[in-house]
Amino acid sequence: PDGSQVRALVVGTGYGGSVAALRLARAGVDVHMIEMGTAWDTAGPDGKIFANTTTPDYRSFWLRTRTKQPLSQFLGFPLDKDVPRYTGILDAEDFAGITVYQGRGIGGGSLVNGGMAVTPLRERFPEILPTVDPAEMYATYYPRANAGLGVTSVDTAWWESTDAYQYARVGRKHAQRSGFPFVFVPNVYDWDYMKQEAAGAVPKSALAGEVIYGNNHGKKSLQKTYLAQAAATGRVTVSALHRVTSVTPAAAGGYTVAIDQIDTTGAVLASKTVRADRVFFAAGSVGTSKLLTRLKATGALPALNEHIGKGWGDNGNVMCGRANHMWDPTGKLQSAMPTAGIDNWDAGGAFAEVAPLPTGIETYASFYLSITRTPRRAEFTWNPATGRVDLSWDRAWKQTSVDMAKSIFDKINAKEGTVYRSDLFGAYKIWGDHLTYHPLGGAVLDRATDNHGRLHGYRGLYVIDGSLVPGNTSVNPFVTITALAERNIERIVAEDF
Ligand code: FAE
Repeated sequence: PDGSQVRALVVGTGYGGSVAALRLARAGVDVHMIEMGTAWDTAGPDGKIFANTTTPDYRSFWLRTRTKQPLSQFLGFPLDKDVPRYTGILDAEDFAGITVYQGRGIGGGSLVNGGMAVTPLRERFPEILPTVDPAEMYATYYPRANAGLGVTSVDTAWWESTDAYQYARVGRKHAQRSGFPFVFVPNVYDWDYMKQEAAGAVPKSALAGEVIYGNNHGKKSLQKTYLAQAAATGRVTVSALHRVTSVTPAAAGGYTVAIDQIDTTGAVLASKTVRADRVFFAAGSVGTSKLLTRLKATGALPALNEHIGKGWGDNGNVMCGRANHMWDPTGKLQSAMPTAGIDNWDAGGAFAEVAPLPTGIETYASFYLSITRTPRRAEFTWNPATGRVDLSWDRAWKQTSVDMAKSIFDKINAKEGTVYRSDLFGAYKIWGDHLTYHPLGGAVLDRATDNHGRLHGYRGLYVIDGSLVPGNTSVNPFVTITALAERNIERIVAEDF
């Protein structure tokens, strides 16, 4: 409520925020979490909480009147359509050179992501977070994160036999025929549930294509893991449809936090202020970077240092599809949860997720999201003329990532005698090079903050989300974000509370 006082306030309910809330609460600290998205706890008119991937509706996009689907076309048909403006689950946030997809609501990105829970290879870790000791990460914090998230591996015997992973087996065959290492990756999906979906015993979720607009069953989003445990402490409260707009030192000590309560059209219902002893920024790479950049530039937090807004990367994301021969169908039933990747990181700078294309029809297409070792980093800056935060990403920078992805797919196409699909991202457009699913950086560890996420310039302000990671994780990022948050909060609880 307006005027209240809290010990620890957490901005955002994604991975970093959920870890912070649980560990603070377990240490006896009362925590208030603020989330600008909705709670996703009530069914819509169709009896379901989340909309299906193939039929987006008002629930699917964050404050847009037209969908902006990652794949904008299929077989020459534009896929986007008008929808009522609503605080939906997937934000396609446009900057000049890139569209950044993010989850909105209690659970953040865990609501919309593919659940791929990948721990990077240890030898690659020094490149990912150069100031963090790999020994403690691999002995303690990665295992703690994997346990907390409920990460498990698919039963490979079942995987070999189910129709739902035919697309992945085709992906494996083509990778291996071209000499690339094919690796299984763990996931947070409940595999027993998926087996029952395949058997027709329970309502379908992953096998009904549910993923980017939410999973009605089966996926262990943060609501079912960290946030459920946090709630069980009795010390954590969460306010959905509340957006933090400012944080500034309070005369009486601590911080004054300004918060707008919004309705499901995004309109402001009330403006509130609370006083917090400590504030944890966990609004995601883009959310935290935008807030800090603006608060530094506009005088609310002038002592933040020169690294605020810098070191932002797209994890080198680029998408593409390949058109297979008729003898390599990928299946009309495709599990929306990816289980595997092609690892050409050392030789070609690319790790490609063998991704589903759950259209419900046979497409003969193989689809991939590549993570690449691009050196490109952008910066957030405050634009006083527009009153917005800009991002200096240049679309042309994606060429490096495309070249790295080609290190895999040009070779596979040559070997198989196949071609790229050119109907998925626009007419005659092969590469999905306009977007990222993996924003990282903007308040980089040991630069904008100390080596445990304490913001330089202010006591009691912390960053604890993907903005700490300087732009690339070599694989999908949420396990690394979670493990780093586990590492940092342990130190912060021990020393600062
Ligand atoms: P995040 O989860 O984004 O949470 C931030 C939260 O803060 C959100 O709920 C926001 O609504 C909220 N927020 C923002 N600003 C404010 C404000 N001013 N006031 C109040 N609340 C605010 O941050 N990663 C993987 O590892 N594996 C995958 O398979 C995978 N698939 C993905 C698929 C899609 C379609 C997308 C979009 C992402 C995917 N990711 C995947 C990325 C992953 O979800 C992402 O790295 C994490 O969610 C980032 O975690 P953070 O804690 O940094």
